[in-house]
Amino acid sequence: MRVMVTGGAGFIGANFVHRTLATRPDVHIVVLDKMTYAANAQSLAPVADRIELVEGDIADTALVDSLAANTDLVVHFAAESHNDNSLADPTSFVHTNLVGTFSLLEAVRTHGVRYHHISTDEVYGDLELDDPDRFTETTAYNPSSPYSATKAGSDLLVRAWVRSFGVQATISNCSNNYGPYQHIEKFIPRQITNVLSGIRPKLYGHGKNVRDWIHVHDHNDAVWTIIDKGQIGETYLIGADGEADNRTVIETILELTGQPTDAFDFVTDRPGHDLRYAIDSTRLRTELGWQPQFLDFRTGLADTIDWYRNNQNWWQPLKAATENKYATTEKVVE
Ligand code: NAD
Ligand code: TDX
Repeated sequence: MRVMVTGGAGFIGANFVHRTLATRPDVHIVVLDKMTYAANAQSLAPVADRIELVEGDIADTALVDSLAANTDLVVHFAAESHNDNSLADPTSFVHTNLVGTFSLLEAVRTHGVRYHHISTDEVYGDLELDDPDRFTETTAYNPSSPYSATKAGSDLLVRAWVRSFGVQATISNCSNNYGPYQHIEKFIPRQITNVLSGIRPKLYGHGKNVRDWIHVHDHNDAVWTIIDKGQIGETYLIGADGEADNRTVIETILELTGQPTDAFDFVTDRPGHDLRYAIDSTRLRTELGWQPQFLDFRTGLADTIDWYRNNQNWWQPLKAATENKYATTEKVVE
């Protein structure tokens, strides 16, 4: 089976490549990645001789068409993925998340290729802290940021290509991932690498915002479950009942690294900051039989801290530039 993994040099895509090579000997992987700032060639270095890495843009229709001609399955992870960047300049988000997805859909339509679309729970907007309901497959789309709006638009393109052109596609919308190989601009690795660098962690706003954390391996196992058993044209939500507020996450990282739990800064809030995400993944569990394996968030965080401690060469070269970028907009408020 020939599988094209877009965005395979990014966080979730690289973990998907490693996990697939470890568990599926029948799969040949072609990674298509533009190698933006978010990619890290080192993430794929250990498997470089077992995959093909094509450096290119998913919006390059000729390239994508030629690759799709020789592919059985496309798993589409590539995206501009960081909300804060989408607030600073949405241009690349429209290009990659919308135009890029359009280009892939046209290629899989032309060549009759199975397609799985990776998306996010952010397409549903946010919830109140005390809302008893969680997101389900029937929750109305209500995205807040340029990032989530372009992801929502890409999901709708997929649905239209299924219905109008019979494209063989499935969609998954997952909650916040954590684990190895995550870019240090994102919340958890930023705080871990702050502590490891002697910088105080940075908490946006009041810090009561809730994210529904899932280990990246659980996400990727769910993606294979949907590819293997999902119904064409359907959407599946992926989540592991991992709700935690941001302040608690920072305090836990500080505790696990032997620091005082109040050794963090409150900083200016993200404009339009979504308050809470929470996923009800009943459909995936009951219809397709998936279950998360990494259920203890504290243990998962401790393992992730160890990974960043043991892989400083992977993130050190990015640290100064990442923090300098935040420093242009972020102010300590308390
Ligand atoms: P990431 O930013 O770590 O990686 C994205 C990858 O896509 C990078 O390697 C980058 O070089 C590549 N890329 C960007 N633009 C491209 C283009 N035009 N052509 C080809 N490649 C391009 O992102 P991630 O966190 O691994 O997210 C992967 C996918 O999962 C995204 O679709 C994202 O929306 C979705 N998702 C992420 C999370 C999360 O918590 N990180 C949660 C739910 C869904
Ligand atoms: O330094 C920080 N301090 C802070 O308090 C950063 C970087 C973030 N935060 C907050 C903002 C959010 O409430 O932490 C939470 C998580 O922030 P991010 O890591 O930027 O993730 P989020 O905005 O929730 O989006 C993530 O999950 C859904 C991914 O980046 C998306 O790609 C995915 O779709």
